[in-house]
Amino acid sequence: MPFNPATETADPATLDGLAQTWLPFTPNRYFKRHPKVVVGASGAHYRTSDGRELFDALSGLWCCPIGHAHPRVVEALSRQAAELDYAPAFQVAHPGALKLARRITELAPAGLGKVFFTNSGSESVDTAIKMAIGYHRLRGEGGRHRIIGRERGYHGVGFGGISAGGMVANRKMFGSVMLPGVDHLPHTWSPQHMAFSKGQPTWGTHLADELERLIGLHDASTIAAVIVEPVQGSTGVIVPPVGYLQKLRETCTRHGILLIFDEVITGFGRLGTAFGAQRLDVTPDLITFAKGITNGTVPMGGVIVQGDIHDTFMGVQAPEYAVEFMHGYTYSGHPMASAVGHAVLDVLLGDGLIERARSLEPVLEEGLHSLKGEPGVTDIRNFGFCGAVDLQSWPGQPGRRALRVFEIAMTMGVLLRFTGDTIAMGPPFIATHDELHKMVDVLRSAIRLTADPQ
Ligand code: PXG
Repeated sequence: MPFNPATETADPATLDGLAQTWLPFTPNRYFKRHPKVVVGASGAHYRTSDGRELFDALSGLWCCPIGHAHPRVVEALSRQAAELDYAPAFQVAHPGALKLARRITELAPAGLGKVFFTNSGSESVDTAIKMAIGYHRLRGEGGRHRIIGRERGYHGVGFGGISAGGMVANRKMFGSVMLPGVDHLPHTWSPQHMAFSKGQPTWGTHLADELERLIGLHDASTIAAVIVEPVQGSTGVIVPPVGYLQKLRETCTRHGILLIFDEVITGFGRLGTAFGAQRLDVTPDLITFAKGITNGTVPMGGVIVQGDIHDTFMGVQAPEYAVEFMHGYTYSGHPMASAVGHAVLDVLLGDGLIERARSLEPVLEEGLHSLKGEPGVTDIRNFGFCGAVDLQSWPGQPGRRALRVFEIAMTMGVLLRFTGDTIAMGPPFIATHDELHKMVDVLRSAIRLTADPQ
């Protein structure tokens, strides 16, 4: 297979095992003909196997905000590997995870005082759903089994996550075996009312009233929780209308329904505050997190829980030696992940990187909105240190144009991320103005080069 620099960034010597590998969320047949391989990363850049430097426009997959190969992280990992590589997660604790729970609650909104560790966003979501259902059951409201998610929501790929999620492509194959009783709020994106919005759209607050309609349909006594991403990330950065999340909060409170914020992307600084809850000034009952807590270096996730929910489990009518919540993972609170978590928080907080993300927000906003008017750009959205650009699809080839943009950008030194024909960006918080300008310039060139279907 000849090497084609237009569509590949792989040295054939790095492809041993490609034939045996089944890649996640990837068109495998296309990838095997046009492989892309990274072999190194430091700071805000990846290095490909053929020696290109790529600016990391999505912080890995939203998970590497402090940049790659940070010396504090590298040091923490090697120290922890020598000291305590693994500790049983059940019936035994270790200081790293305990202290990390304390530090995470100090960053969380007041009242969310307990942390349950998992290893991924998907596991965090399934854990939070179980907690919500268990909480109601323990309070004698076992009829509250329904979960309300939202169209275009992404909550990972566990059965809880795809059921509550609203990505049709992720759901349709498993429609017959998803969680029963789940319903969905409408998504809040409306091109005729909010195209090219900067920050939170002013239209769409009323869409939160749809929760009242679903309560009218199902009755509050059957609903355990509402789960939403404060900003819908995976689907292409859909920003909540002003006042929308406040309304959801008020309705949930009025009807005894728990509100779960899935902050797997928005947690740990992406919106310029520790959690999206603080930037948007709405306090949920549970927060799911993953990604940023370990800067993507080692898998880790978790659920931050409001005290009363935790206490309800602890108050069970059972002997003290009985397990209160029959749930957990072999690697919950893994020592390596915990050590990295501390190093990441040291850097994030010690170097003021959350404030830096906030201060870079206008630079990203101005850069992205300068793409308005480029061929086939149909919407641009941004909030916090992230944004997205929608492209007119090539007729009859949905997703093909964005793939081509991604490939062209790779040849020009930028690793973009796309979903459908939307390009999403969430750069590392250490990005410089120059790097952000370059990212926008490369995207502009790629948009122009793909103006006509190929
Ligand atoms: N919840 C949310 C809000 C997420 O964004 C998950 C749960 C699942 O996390 P795990 O760790 O199980 O993958 C996610 C993951 C993208 C992209 O390109 C987004 C995610 C993952 C990969 C790519 O936007 N989000």
